[in-house]
Amino acid sequence: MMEESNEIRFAPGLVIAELKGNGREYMEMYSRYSSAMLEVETKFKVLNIEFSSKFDRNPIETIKTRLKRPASIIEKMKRIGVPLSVANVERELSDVAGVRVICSFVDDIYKLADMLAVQDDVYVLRTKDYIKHPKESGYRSLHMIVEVPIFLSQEKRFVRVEVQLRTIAMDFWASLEHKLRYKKDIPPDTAQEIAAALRECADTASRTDIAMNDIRKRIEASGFKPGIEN
Ligand code: 0O2
Repeated sequence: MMEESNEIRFAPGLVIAELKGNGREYMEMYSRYSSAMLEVETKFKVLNIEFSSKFDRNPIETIKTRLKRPASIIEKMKRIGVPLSVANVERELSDVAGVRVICSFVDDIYKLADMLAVQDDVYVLRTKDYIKHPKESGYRSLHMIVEVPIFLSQEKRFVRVEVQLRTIAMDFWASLEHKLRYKKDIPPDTAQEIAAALRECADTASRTDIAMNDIRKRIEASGFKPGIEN
């Protein structure tokens, strides 16, 4: 998902050119998604600070944000067979604004997800736990579709944001797998072997995540508090 993040910063004039129709309407739509994304990113930054004081360590390694490119929006609307319009994009798509939170340990993912979910201005619309139930590819992450209010000069709007929480190991695997997935012209037999090898890598990374999580718990149980790094 976030591969788009480095390419696209909120740049209304630039991105709107690809979307047909009322340019201003799309510009306002992107501006709403941009604000909601910032809102959710800030919430995680605040949680990171609070978590640090409660548990004496930073649970978040990195936060990445991205807005879905117009070309990807157009492609997805075509794929699901819905005519392109601002109202339809806002109704049908949940991943125009994306926030990816890279955590140190698996436990932190669930703690942060719970800490976000209990906030009274955050509505969790959907959660998909690809950590407890990895995808066929081996992909692991916790996905949440949340809705947050944004306050504009004239109105209050609820805007959806896709949140992906994962560990460093899960992110490492997903980034490389995403790059490899676009290699074309691989014969079917080889492709199957590669898919199996990628699943094996994902399982190895997951075992390491679990082992690191256990080591952290053992250290904490021994009374030693790992220092805050940042
Ligand atoms: P992009 O271009 O990366 O943003 P949908 O999102 O509607 O297509 P669904 O089932 O709701 O379908 O989405 P899902 O599978 O819960 O989450 C989709 C996103 O999760 C993907 O975005 C990826 O970012 C990530 N993801 C899911 N499966 C894999 C996988 O096997 N490998 C990797 N590297 N990432 C995965 P998209 O849809 O690719 O769009």
